[in-house]
Amino acid sequence: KVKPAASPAAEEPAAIAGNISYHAQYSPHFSPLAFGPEQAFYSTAESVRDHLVQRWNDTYVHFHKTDPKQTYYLSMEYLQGRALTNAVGNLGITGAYAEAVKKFGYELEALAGQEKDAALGNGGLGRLASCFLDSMATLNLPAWGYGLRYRYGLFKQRITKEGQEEIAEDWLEKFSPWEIVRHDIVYPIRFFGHIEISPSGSRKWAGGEVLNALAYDVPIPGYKTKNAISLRLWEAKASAEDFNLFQFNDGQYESAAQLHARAQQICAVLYPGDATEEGKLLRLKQQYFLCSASLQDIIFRFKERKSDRVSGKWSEFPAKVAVQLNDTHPTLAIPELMRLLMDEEGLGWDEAWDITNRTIAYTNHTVLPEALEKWSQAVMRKLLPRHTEIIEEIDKRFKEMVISTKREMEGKIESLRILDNSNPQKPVVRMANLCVVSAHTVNGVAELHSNILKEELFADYVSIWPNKFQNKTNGITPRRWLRFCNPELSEIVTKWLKTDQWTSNLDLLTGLRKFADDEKLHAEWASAKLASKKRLAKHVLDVTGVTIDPNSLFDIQIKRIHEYKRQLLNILGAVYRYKKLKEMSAEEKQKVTPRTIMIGGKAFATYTNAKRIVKLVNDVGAVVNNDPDVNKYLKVVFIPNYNVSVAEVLIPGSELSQHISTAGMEASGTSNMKFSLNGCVIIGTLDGANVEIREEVGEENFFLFGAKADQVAGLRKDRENGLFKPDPRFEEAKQLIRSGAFGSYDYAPLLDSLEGNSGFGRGDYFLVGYDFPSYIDAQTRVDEAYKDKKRWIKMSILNTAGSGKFSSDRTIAQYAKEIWGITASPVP
Ligand code: 26R
Repeated sequence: KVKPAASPAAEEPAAIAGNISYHAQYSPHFSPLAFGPEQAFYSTAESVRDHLVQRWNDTYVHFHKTDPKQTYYLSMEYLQGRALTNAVGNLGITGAYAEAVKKFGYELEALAGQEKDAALGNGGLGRLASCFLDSMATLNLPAWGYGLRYRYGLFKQRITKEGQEEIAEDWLEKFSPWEIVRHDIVYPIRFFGHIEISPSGSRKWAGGEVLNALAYDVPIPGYKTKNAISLRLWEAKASAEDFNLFQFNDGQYESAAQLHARAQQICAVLYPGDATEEGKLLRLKQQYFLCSASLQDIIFRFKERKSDRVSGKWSEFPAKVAVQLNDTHPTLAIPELMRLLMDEEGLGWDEAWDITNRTIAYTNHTVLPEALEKWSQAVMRKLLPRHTEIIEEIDKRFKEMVISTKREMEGKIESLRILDNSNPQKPVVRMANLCVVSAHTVNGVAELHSNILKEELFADYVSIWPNKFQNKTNGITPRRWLRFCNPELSEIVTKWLKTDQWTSNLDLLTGLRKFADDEKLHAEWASAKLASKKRLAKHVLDVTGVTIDPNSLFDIQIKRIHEYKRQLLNILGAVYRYKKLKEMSAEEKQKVTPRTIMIGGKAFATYTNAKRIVKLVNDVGAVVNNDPDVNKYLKVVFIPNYNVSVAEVLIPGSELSQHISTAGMEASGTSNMKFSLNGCVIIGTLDGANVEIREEVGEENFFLFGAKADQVAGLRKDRENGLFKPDPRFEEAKQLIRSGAFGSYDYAPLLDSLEGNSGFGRGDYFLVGYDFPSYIDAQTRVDEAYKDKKRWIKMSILNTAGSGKFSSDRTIAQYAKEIWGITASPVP
């Protein structure tokens, strides 16, 4: 045992400054002559890390001693963003650090701006995982996250004349001050190979190639607690023995290090292209790598906490371990747990299956058919022969169970099965089906979405397992998404509620309702919003060169670019608005509500229509913003490189935000919650969590339009039958684009996707044309409402006041109680 060292973590500004100097000198990454903003950031971060490491160690020891049931969240994505402001904020040492860095002539905010975003995710699902970690730590829950340590996370987006360009971003180029490399935590991960059968008939996977998974821990501090949990990210490594010295000395440098190169590929990029067979194989390797390393680690910890578990006591496993699958991407955790229990620990099928089932739960995040993962059985058999065999056995037993106990379901069996052999050329494994069959609980992420799962996607399973399905409406962490990103508004909220307890008990925000008409609050609210709008305007000027007017209505849509999210509806609305402005007299224009429409988001590199939409927004902006007839009343700006840090600037400064997906297609949405929390009014469809937000904030404080989810199928049918009559305003907007008013780029293929069923497109599958008139009408109601400043500010206050439900603390408390069966375990 090592004698514990005195804690270096300092609380007073002078001591903190000393600690920062210490790190600059004794954990240097730079010349001792330099202490610019970058060096100051790293030294400050390392100083903050001392606090984190202490809590993180204490928490590990505490969980080890008390041995509570623990949850492991498996996710291929985490969108952590920056960590400095969040860390000092959660630890309650922001003021002390701000003062300390002043002694070196720096503002803490400016240093925080030096940090690169950790963008190990694409969008909603990844950011949700990060919000969940914050809440798990804050609620003192024994829970960890597992993920992959991608070298190139989400690409950087640059806008050129051609549209979006993707640039690899190396967030680890310098290094991350937040991770702790764990050379003591290494597991072997096998790929390919074959199955060996022993004389007794037991089966074991052998041969192939073996890489190592090395752990990197990112401590996650909770808000106002001593607990700090781990986000454990795996990196792939080959061992020294895999380096062929003989070949190397023979001049064959590449083949000498072949396995090392292959190891590097595994964690090189998030979502490598999967158009090729190689790409598919690599993605499957990534998924298996995460699952195998995490499960070996979970089993190691299960044994570590009580020595008698080394020799059995497996029945205790589900009482000590909960595993949550963040969508189907980590589904291989199911056959991997079965394999480890049977082939490595010697359990029989029934016992292993019972343990697996009671341990694993699955969250679905999308009903889009193209996002439901299906893996080729051939690829899977090649890479994971033993797992494929186990999946086949699960499929077989499921089929037998249905036939023997649910006779009436027999006709449905082929669609319920895990294996889909309907195309003999290409049999596949349906990962969602494997999850539903194997997990004890399946949940959707908003009421509407969970109902769609129960009534449509998984309806037939509901008759087999009526109690397996739940809803867990998503949430967001109020720390990052109000307290730290919007300090002006936070102070006002604290002042009027006479407490800052709302930060960890967001329901307290309803206390603002009784001041919704208070003129003093209105004045403060408006001035906070204006300050945020100015900050936003500065960001826009910095990254686009476009000047926008903070007195105009700031209207924002930021999210991944996808046809179902209907950025195209937004930009067609903007084009229509532009056309009407052009037709107005100078007098008429006086009455117009000036607007700045901002659209930001990344398009997947191979998603052609999404990239066309990005180009269109930019082209429309170039014309509108430079047209002196209208640009006092309308600006259209594409915000490049949308990410977590950009969101932290944009959301506080927004007044109207668009959540306008085709009803039934957006599982939840989470930025809608962030906007509403920051006093931004939503224009939206009855989709995902919009439904619940509208309920909470009041329908008079939400601009609703569009078809309802249960109408969508019928409307598509009508359209096929030639029953759709487009609104003339819709035709006008499309026509203006086709006429070349926004440049010579060929937008015909994009616009054609909105037309009939034959020849091209999908016959406006996303119902842009059907919803266009009600969208324009809702926008007219927005313009009217904004003219009445009092009414608008009241709507804004009531949005914040109604956002309590959407704290991820509420979401995680429900998962803990209703799915995981875990309870708080605060470090004393
Ligand atoms: C592997 C590939 C097919 C793939 C498909 C889909 C990879 C990633 C995704 C991302 C999906 C699952 C996603 O991000 N879904 C979003 O999850 C959010 C959190 O629950 C929801 O708010 C949001 O509505 C949903 O689109």
